[in-house]
Amino acid sequence: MHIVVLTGGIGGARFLRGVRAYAREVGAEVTAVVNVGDDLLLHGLKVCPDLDSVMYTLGGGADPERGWGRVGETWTVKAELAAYGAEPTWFGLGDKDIATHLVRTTMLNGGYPLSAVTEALATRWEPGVRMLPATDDRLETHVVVDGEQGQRAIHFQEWWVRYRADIPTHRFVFVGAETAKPAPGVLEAIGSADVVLIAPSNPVVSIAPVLAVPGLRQAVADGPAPVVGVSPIIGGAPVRGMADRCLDVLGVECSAAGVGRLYGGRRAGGLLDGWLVAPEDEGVAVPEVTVRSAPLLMTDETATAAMVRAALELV
Ligand code: FO1
Repeated sequence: MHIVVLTGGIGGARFLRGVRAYAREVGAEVTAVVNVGDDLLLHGLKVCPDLDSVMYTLGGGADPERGWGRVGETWTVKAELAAYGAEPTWFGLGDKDIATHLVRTTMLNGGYPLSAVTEALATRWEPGVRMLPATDDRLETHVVVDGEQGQRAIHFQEWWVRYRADIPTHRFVFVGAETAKPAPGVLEAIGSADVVLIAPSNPVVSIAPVLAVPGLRQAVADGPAPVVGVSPIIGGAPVRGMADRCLDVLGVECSAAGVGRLYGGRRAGGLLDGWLVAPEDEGVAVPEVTVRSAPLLMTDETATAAMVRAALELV
């Protein structure tokens, strides 16, 4: 059995822990297709927050409180950069984390594609799933906001971390998406999947940039495998993060029904065959989609694996 997971963000990384636990139980293989829209170049270093969240979380090196970056982190370089007045001061790289970015950047500058670099970094962390960036090409999420002289676009991280998504916002732009190609192995993985899971990640800034890579959405929608999504919204509020603010920009209701309808039913031109919602949202309807409920709080690996089992039982 081959399970493909479309994922991004910290919720997506935690969900993968449950997918891996389930897969170990039944002897399945897992491929994670990971968002790169959050990636940025900082102090000359290529930082890939979502790939790193998956790698550190599954490799046992993630900080459990913050959810991002390394456990037991120190911040000497951040303090030294601040002493030089180096911008941005609103985004910090930890010392241990910087080692990852140094190796990644060196390999990228040496001509290796991001997918090959990711595979090389993962040999240290042994995440137990195959990690593929959605694309090797530059694809960055930018956010169009109000500026002093009309609208301006800022990087997703500035919107998310500096402004906490709390400024007048017009839309999201996935820069580079038109010409990006799926990374090697992505279309093959989707084509050979027995099931495609959409993680309970932010649908607007974690999953949408993955689906924006030309050919990827279609591969999922037209592929042989059933597609099951897991709601990131429980009882009208995001489990974590700021999906409510992102959905608001799109004019989509922050609810399990709103997100389910945003993805849409495969038989109605969308993506989903199944939609797993929390018991609080039982009774939610999405046209042409089988909806079931199960506890969706990823309190530990066992609870998350039970969620994955419920998602797979849907199809
Ligand atoms: N989030 C913050 O709130 N503040 C930071 O300074 C910050 C730094 C950072 C560095 C590396 C990394 O991989 C992630 C980092 N994050 C930080 C998390 C990140 O902004 C987001 O949570 C994700 O991009 C959304 O999934």
